Order: sequence, then structure tokens, then C-alpha cells
Amino acid sequence: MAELLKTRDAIALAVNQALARQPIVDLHTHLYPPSFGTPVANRTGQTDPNGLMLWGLDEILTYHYLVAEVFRVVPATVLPYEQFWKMSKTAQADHIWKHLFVERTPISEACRGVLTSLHLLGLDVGPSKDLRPLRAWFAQQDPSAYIDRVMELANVTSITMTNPVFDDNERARWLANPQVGRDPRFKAVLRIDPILRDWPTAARKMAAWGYQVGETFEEQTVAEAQRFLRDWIDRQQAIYLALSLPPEFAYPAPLHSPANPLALAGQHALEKIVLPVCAQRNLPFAMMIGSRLRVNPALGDGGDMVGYSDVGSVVRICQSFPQNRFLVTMLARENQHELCVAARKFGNLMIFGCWWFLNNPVLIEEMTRLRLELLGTSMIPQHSDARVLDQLLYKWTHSRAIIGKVLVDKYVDTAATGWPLVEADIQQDVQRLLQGNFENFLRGHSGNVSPG
Ligand code: RAT
Ligand code: ZN
Repeated sequence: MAELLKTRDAIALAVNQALARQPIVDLHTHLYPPSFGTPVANRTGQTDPNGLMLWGLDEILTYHYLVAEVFRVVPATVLPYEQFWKMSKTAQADHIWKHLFVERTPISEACRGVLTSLHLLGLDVGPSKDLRPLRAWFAQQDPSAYIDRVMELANVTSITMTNPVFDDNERARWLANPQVGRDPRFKAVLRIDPILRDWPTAARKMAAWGYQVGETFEEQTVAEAQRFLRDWIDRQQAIYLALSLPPEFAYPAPLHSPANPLALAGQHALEKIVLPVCAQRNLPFAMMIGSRLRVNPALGDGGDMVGYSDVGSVVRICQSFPQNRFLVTMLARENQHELCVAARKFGNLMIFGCWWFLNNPVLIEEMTRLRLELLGTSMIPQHSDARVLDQLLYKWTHSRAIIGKVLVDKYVDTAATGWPLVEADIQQDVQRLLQGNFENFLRGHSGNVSPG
């Protein structure tokens, strides 16, 4: 008979061990293998200024979360945006280091993240706060071996990329080298934002690339746009299709939508092109809803805003397309409760992650509690959204600790009823949360019959 876990201490030990041992399948990142090139100086001596694999000190310090934070303390009236962007990566990193880490205590989550990552690599800066020895260390790394090291330290076994097919830099790399995405540590995701968000541009581009796609949704356009998606699914061996959507996204599209004049075309593209192909290929469709892009374009990737979105539209989509599966995350804190309730109703809806501005301890804890209470373990509590490889270290370390804290509370409550809790139960739950639910959902097992 396995030993029953009754005390908080025994439960905490079992939870922490299970979490530390459980390999993570990270279902959404913006990371790439070395085959996509890297702009970062390294021991191989090979760099590519437009390379997509970001890693190392200057990249973690210039993460767009930190760019936004540094402009709060050195405003654009003092250092104009254009001037900041003209600076070298090293100079930008030094500027951020000086103002956010040296002149102030680095307590924001993004600042703390840099420190956790460095600490886990054994690279504490010490009282001098001198970055030069750290830079020298990073310049000695081999990018591929460094990926192994980071994955091992973070206990991440599979990294899911985001592969935007309408991005010229990325597209050219897939076309030039059919093997570019075949690194076994990485999986591809076909990212297709313009198809739903800006159909005329998407249609024009597909036409320029040799597909007979016009602006209106005639038979030929639909067939050819579907062929385009199938070709890219095959080229990338994509494991799902994805996009992000603005807060005003609505399904069905409102008849008069001054806020989003392209909404109706987006609806047609969803119904006639994207979802049929996902269903044929048995691939989930991921919708990340609630990002209002570029409210301050001068901040670049840091210039996007959050907005309250419509869960009712998610419900109508899940209801209208039972043959499709949907991975959904929403950016507004205020949407989280309603989204959990929606997931109770539809087995083809899998909610995931604490996205972007929600990826802070206070909100990760709140959301994880809410989800466990409403959905048990039938959800995916987190993804990293890492853009820089080294961020896997902090994003997963911080989240693992919070998920652990919440799980301990839940198991203590369960054990208090006299339920015979054993270690194997905890291991199985943790496996589902950090790996199994995602892998099963990809295989087509929703495994989540509506609990009412
Ligand atoms: O979290 C981020 O880094 C954002 O800039 C976005 O990339 C977002 O995660 C997305 O995938 O659209
Ligand atoms: Zn992302």
C-alpha cells in the first residue's frame, strides 16, 4: 500500500518533487533553433544580423517588457525613442541595466526574471554589477550546446515555436532550407494573423506567391487559400495553427463594425479557409485574444495594450465548430472567470497559459487557483512566451513555484476530507498539467466532457 499523504509538509514535499521532475512541454514560445541564424556573438564565430535565435545577456536585457519599463524612468522627452533604437544592442542593454538594475532595485517581474536566469546559470553579478565578464562568458557559448544546457536547467523537453508565415525574413528561411525546422528540440506552429486580421493584405500576398487568391471568397479563392495553408503545414510540420486577436474580435462579425472594418472578411476566412483545413488535418487552432497592437508604436513590440474581450464569441465558435479543437488564452484578467466557465461547456476548448501581462506572480496564482477550482486538472496552466532562450529559466522557475504553492493548498483541502491521497496521484496530475493535456489535445483527445 502506498503511503497516504496527510500533512501539509508531506504533501508539499511530494508536490515539489513531482514538479521538479516533470519535464515541460512549452506550448507557446517565440524561440528558434540555430538553423534560423543568430545575431548573437558566439564561439562558432557565425552570426547573422537578421537571425531569429535570440539568447544571451544583451537579448534578455533588451526584452520588450524591459524596454517599456526603462521608458518609464528615462522618458522619451529625455531619450527620444528613435535615439534609443539607433543605439547598438549592447548600448541599449547597458542603458536598461543602469537605470533599472543599478539606479533602482530590480523588483519588477521582468527585472527579477533577468536575475533568476543569470543566477541559475551561475552568473551572479556581485557587488560590482559589472556586465563585462558576463558578456565574455556568453560570447564563449556554442548556440546549440547552450540550448541543451538551458533546456536541461529549466527541465523543458520540447519548445514550441511561433512561425509567422507572412513574415518575409522567416518565410525566406523555410523556403531556402527545407531542413530549417527539423531540430528535434523544437516544434513548429503555423502563425497566420493577417488571414483573419487583414484579409486584403493576406490575399494579395498569397496571390503574389503563386496562389489564385482574390479578395472575395469565391470557390477558387477558398480552394487556393486552403492549399496555401496545407502547403505550409506540410513544410513546417506544424502541430497547430495560431494567431492573436484584438479585444473587439467578435463571432459572428458585427454587421457594422467601425472599430474593425475587416471583421466580416475575417469571419469568412475563419469559416471557409482556416477551420476546414484545421479539421481536415486534425490540428487545433489557437486563438490568443485581447491584444491591442501598437497603442504606442514607438515602443516596438513593447507598444501593445491589453483590452477586455468577448468570451461569448469563443463560446459561439466552440459551439458552431464541434469538429475543430481550440486552444485559447485571453489577455485581460477580467476575462479569466468567464473563460473558465466556457471551458466547462466545451470539450473542444482547451485554455492555456498566463499570457504576457498576466505572467506575473500575483495573477499566475489567482488564475491557477481559479482554473483548478473550476476545471480540476483539465487545463494547461502555463506557457512561457519566451522570446529569448534564457527566459525559459526564469519563466518556468517562477511559474513552477506558484503552481506548486496552489497545488499544495488544493491537496491539503482534499486530504482534509479523509481522501486517500498518494504520491502517484500528484505525479499524474502534474504530468497532465505540464505535458499530458497539451499532447493529448494535439492527438485529438479533448478528454474533457462537460461537467455541467
Ligand atoms: O508576449 C509577447 O512577447 C508578445 O509580444 C506577443 O508575441 C504575443 O505573445 C503573441 O504571440 O502575439
Ligand atoms: Zn507569444
